[in-house]
Amino acid sequence: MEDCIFCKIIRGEIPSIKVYEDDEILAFNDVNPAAPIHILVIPKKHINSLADMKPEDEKLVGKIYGVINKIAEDKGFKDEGFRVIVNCGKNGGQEVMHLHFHILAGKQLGEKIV
Ligand code: DGP
Repeated sequence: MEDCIFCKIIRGEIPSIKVYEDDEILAFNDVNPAAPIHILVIPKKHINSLADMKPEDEKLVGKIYGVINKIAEDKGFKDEGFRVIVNCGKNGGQEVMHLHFHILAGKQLGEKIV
């Protein structure tokens, strides 16, 4: 997607601090961290939101959860715990329309909604 911020990050047109990368998935630090550790994990394939996921994307999304665990292990916050958030659509507060998984860690997180 030409104008998508996260597609630009994938193409290297916008700089980012990369945490993990393979042929299908990229993870990088959020530019506006809401916790001491705030990482975004995205599929390289452009999918607008969780609601736009197709059945053929299910394997990829499952792999993303595996990558999240790997990052938690590698960065040393797996045992302390962390939170994964996916904002979806207008009511979900999604601002960047490229499916992404927030990993928040490094402190006791507040504002628990569920
Ligand atoms: P959401 O509200 O769920 O759509 O979250 C979008 C997140 O993307 C938000 O926490 C800030 C982050 N973000 C937006 N633009 C950039 C950028 O250019 N670089 C990085 N690293 N993060 C960005």
